[in-house]
Amino acid sequence: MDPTGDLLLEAPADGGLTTGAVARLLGVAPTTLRSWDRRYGIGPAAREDGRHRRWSGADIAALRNMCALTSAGLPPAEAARTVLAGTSRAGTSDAPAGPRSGQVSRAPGPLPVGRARQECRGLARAAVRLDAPAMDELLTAVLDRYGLPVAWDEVMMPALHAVGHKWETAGERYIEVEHLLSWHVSGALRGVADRPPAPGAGLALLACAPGETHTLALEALAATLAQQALPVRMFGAAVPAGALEDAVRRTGPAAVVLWAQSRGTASRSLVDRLDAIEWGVRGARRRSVVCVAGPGWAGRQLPGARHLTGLAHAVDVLATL
Ligand code: B12
Repeated sequence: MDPTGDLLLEAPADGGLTTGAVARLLGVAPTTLRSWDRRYGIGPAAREDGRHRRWSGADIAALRNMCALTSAGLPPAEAARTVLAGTSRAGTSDAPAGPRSGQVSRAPGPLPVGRARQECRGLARAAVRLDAPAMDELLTAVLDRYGLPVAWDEVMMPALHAVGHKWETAGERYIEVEHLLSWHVSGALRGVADRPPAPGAGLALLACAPGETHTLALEALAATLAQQALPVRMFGAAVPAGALEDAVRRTGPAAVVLWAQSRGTASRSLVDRLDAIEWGVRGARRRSVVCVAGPGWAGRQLPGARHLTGLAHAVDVLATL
């Protein structure tokens, strides 16, 4: 493995990566790479048939530098001058060399996504740089290319786990990264086209337990169900118990999914109360199947509830219900 690591894995036999591949690798929008080339000459030495850019290892090392300097807050023009002057070649990792002026705070180091998919590593890099356009471009691309649940399980979730781990281990830094990444993951999931619900399909009511503000996994579930024409009512974060009971009585869902990210919000009594709700005419009373989801319920015995263990598992269970 050479110092830029990824290249050996991805360099096509005929030498040099395409702009798209480099964009995914570095988590930068292809439009950004083209404009850096056009405006500042930060471009590939070679072009296939004189037209298509082909980026060599050295070209990509220069781009990594450009990414590091711009994410430290240096304007692209100044960063390009530095890169072209070759002064920052030493700082080729994601940890930026930082501007001379010192008034801009340094971007934190990379997220530990390990050997996750290339797109996940690109997303993690864009998140650390607070590069919203690159995150949007990447998230839309993986949803188009892989769909759900793969885009959630193999790109969004590992990046979220990595930022959570960093938050926990790096003295509560990365909060800005966590918030921006959450916002763009949420936006991408809400952008997933839904199909008109299949007639007669049972309704799934999704809600976070009272006090619980971690909504992303439920947003991934809502998007996946909607993509499969299964009707959903998503109530979002921290739904008070009374309101949730009213929602169940008013909508009569086939299933209720209650998300708890931590034990503190995993309320057993609420599960029992939801499980006890009946509606419909005498002799034909109906009840919802109560499902619990999220690490908050791990290891809990809840006779009246189904444990959903993952996105694909949840969709399978709800589709049958
Ligand atoms: C994004 C995030 C936030 C965002 C939430 C934004 C939003 N709209 O959801 C914000 C910034 C608001 C936030 C706030 C806080 N957070 Co937070 N957050 C996270 C983060 C990074 C991702 C959460 C997430 O979406 N997880 C869902 C998936 C990605 O992870 P998972 O649940 O582990 O997935 C497993 C299963 O649930 C299942 N699964 C995965 N996807 C799906 C989908 C379905 C449908 C199903 C059924 C199952 C399933 O499979 C996975 C493997 O087992 C986590 C880190 C982490 N490890 O999750 C911290 C984390 C959950 N947060 C944490 C904390 C402490 C907080 C705060 C208290 C911090 C603070 N002091 O303010 C607040 C509290 C908020 C509250 N009261 O609820 C801690 C919780 C620790 C604990 N005791 O449980 C974590 C673990 C960070 C850490 N490493 O310590 N957070």
